[in-house]
Amino acid sequence: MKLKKLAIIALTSFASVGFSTAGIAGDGHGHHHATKSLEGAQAYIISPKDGETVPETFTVKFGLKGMGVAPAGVNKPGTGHHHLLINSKSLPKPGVPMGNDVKHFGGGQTETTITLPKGEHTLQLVLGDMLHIPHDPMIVSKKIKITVK
Ligand SMILES: [Cu+2]
Repeated sequence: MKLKKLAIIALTSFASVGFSTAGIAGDGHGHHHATKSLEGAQAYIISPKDGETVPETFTVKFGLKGMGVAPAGVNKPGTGHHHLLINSKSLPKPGVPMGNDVKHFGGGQTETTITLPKGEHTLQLVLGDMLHIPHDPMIVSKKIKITVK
């Protein structure tokens, strides 16, 4: 069962490599091209839970289904690294590397410990490719609300 699933992911990855190579070849303007995400891939925050009350310093655990985590700069199809959006009102721009307004986990980390002031905050994950560009379609978690007490 598990092997079969891996084989499907591998096949899908090869398909998307072919696609993105064609895309780059067709562009003579030096634009970035978002890496294709894999169909059905999902990012989610494992903890804290939506609506949870947490202390000022707490751990955020990142979840990812249907794609893999790889450090920034590593060209491996079907992978990306996590970015954490804290109290962000909008999503990153498609096709553009994410900046310092989001926290990058380019080492391939799947959790972090952060400190936030007391009050209500939102957290959201966005996956980015080796160049910190959101995938196409963008892999975004549900935005959760937490209360820091
Ligand atoms: Cu990044």
